[in-house]
Amino acid sequence: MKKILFFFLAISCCGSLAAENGYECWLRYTTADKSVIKSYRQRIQSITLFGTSSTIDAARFELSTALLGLLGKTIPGSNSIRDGSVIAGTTSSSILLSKNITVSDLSQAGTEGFVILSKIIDGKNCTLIIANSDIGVLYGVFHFLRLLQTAQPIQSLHIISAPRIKLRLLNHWDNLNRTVERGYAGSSIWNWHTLPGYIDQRYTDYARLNASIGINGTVLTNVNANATALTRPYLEKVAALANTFRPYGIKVYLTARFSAPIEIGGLKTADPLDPAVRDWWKQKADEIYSLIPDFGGFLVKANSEGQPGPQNYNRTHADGANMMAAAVAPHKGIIMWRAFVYSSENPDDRHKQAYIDFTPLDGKFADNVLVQVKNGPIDFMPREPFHPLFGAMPKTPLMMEFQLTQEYTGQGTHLVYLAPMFKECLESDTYAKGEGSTVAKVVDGSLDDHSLNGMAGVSNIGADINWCGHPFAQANWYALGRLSWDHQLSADTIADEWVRQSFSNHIPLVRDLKFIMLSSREIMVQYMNPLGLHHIMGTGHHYGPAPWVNDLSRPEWNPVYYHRADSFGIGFDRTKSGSNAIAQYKPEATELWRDSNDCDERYLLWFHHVCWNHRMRSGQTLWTALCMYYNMGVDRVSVMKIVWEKQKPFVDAVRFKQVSMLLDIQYEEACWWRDACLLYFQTFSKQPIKEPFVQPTHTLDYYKQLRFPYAPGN
Ligand code: GCV
Repeated sequence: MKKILFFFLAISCCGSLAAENGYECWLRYTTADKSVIKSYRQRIQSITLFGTSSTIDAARFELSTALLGLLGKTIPGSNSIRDGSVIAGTTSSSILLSKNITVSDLSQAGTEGFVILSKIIDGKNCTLIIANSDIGVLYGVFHFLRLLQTAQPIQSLHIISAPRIKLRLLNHWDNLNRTVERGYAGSSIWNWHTLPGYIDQRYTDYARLNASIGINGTVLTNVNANATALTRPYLEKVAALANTFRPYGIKVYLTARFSAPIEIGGLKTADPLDPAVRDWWKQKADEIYSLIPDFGGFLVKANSEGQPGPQNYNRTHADGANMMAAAVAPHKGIIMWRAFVYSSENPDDRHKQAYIDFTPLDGKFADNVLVQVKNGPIDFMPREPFHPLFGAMPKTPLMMEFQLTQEYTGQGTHLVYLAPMFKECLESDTYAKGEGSTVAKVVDGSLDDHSLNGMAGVSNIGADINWCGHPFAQANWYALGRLSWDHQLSADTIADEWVRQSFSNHIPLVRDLKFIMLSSREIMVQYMNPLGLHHIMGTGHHYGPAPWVNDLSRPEWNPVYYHRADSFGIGFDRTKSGSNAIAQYKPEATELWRDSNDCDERYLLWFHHVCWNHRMRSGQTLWTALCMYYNMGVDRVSVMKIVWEKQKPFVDAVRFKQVSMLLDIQYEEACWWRDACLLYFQTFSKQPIKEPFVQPTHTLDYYKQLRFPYAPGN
């Protein structure tokens, strides 16, 4: 009886628990929360949208579809003001709106922002959504819908919101054959073969989802680029996507293969100073802009991991970037030039190489070039210190590159909410201009006054029905959008919004899912890469642990290069006595890392090679601490599982089962990481894995012989 009562209570507090496939992501528009629906119905009785553009049409569609779902009835359009009017538009499209907003509010909204106001007009309670541009109106509508979906009060609104960052981009690592490099959610959503004739509904829904979180650009193709994407037939396909995305304020960008003038242009060289090469890029840009007048520009990976680049011709990265910049500049295009470079010929610590290559070029890039920098100096590891380039190139806009796809953070099977990691980096202090010179201020341009600025996330989207594979991976896409709009939002706030919209407003569920999400990144660090370990994953596919690998052609591709375990101890000495990578940071920024006896232990083995009996703050030896963290990570995954199981009454059966199965896999894989790593490191420490820590199930040889020939994303 008790059980039945509980079931009914659960249903009544959560609304419909119909099976969900996750396709709608955070735009589900299910019935509004019981606590607010009555007041919403009073406050929302008619909608008026001023304007005639396709963007305003998109806003109208979104508002009417969403309100039907949330309020359970069609909300009529209306030309007159009444109690409960929701009125949206630009000030230039409506005198009513321009009369009811202050100049100051409007100027704070800027070109893409919006103002949402509760106003009494002619004695009637109205809600106004006002912007300076149509895209601002659409963003305002999405924000209003977010308030409704998250059960916020809407009686007395005075919201002014404008993006802190100008370019808010997804970077797809999608190949033309529809494979996705480091993709764990199926094949690419771009069906190049059927484009441009066939416009999949997914393309529109992709644009809606992105616009709802403020993303305003997408790089469609892999940075390991294929010049074919720049040929006429493909440009026509790209134009069809651009047309679909345009109403949603999303520009398209392409990756440019540096050797394209040779591969598809028939030239003998791609030397950036060669007039014929320069002319080829100019003509290519003209051709692109004739098809796509608002084309965003190019993202370029050059002289990195086998990609061609200007250094093939003894030119600098600036020479290469500026040549392309000159080609797109007449069309207001931009170049995003990646700083992810390291060379097999350079024996120096990989951590240092991008800084060494790029800092001398500060001030040498054209005005329409941004240098795109990964959050950390190695490669999207579970935990890295911030990249030393941040704060070191004041004359150059540095764009942030985060990775949403979980290449090194659990791939398709681990629940890891990455916003805490993104925030950790953004809030790091570079001390470039004294205390408070955070990475966020470098990236949003405020530290060095760059009006061109940007943040990108390597996409985790694929053709899986729920877009991202793991139901919780959607939260990382969501977080990128929200943080690039406002990097001051906390990881907690973003998780709160996402859970409420993606699951429900049921308070215990919101609390528990946030608990899982907010602890998940640290848990993953503990069972994979505790204490500053990094790059100890499997070769090629990067799946699972393989700290023993020592036979790859390039030294810096081998895990042993990074952990340096030996009979004395473990860790990479990056202080003065070692590679001295630490000197690439301002001294104040390194205070917490410099001394191995006083180092922030989260970075201990990143910066120091310490002995196995090194005393930790807790008084434990390093070896015991390593055993403890690996075990703690695994134990905490089992807590995640328990907390998830409690949600069964509050989550639809399909997603509940999906996440349960994935958590089981995550647990197994966490055990695998723990056992394989501890067994391997034990061969150096020569110390036992003592009680209460778990004894590994298999031998080290067992873990070493595991093979995954078809692991995804490789
Ligand atoms: C697109 C890492 C990944 C590569 C990726 C590269 C990059 O090395 O493993 O797949 O290539 O980063 O960011 O360019």
